[in-house]
Amino acid sequence: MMLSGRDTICPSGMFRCPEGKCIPSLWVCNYQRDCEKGEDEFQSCPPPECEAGQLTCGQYVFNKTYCIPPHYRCDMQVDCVDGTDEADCTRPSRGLAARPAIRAVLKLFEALGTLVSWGPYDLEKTLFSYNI
Ligand SMILES: [Ca+2]
Ligand SMILES: [Ca+2]
Repeated sequence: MMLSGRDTICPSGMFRCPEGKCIPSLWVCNYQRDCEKGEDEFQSCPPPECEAGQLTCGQYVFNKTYCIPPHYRCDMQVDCVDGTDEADCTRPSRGLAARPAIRAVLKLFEALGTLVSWGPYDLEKTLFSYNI
């Protein structure tokens, strides 16, 4: 059964949700919402571990994107709650070049331009370096 009421006192080892529910302290910051509004996950929780190869956002907020694949970085779409995936990008963030489709085409032209000046042997390397 669920303990309820604002005057509930939780036994030691338990966390008291604002609505009065007691949950085991282990459930605090376990990346699952246990309190009604998820307050147990808003206790300055450490960010989760991201899978290898993934990037991390600057700020962790429960239920918001924190681990992102590398191609989310500088793709002109804000994925991180704090926008760090779009911070410090060298590309202009306004105008035509900001549209992902246009950017992809520009990248291709860049790659082709490099190909012409460098010769075909670097094609694979070039494409790889442009992350196409
Ligand atoms: Ca929890
Ligand atoms: Ca992004």
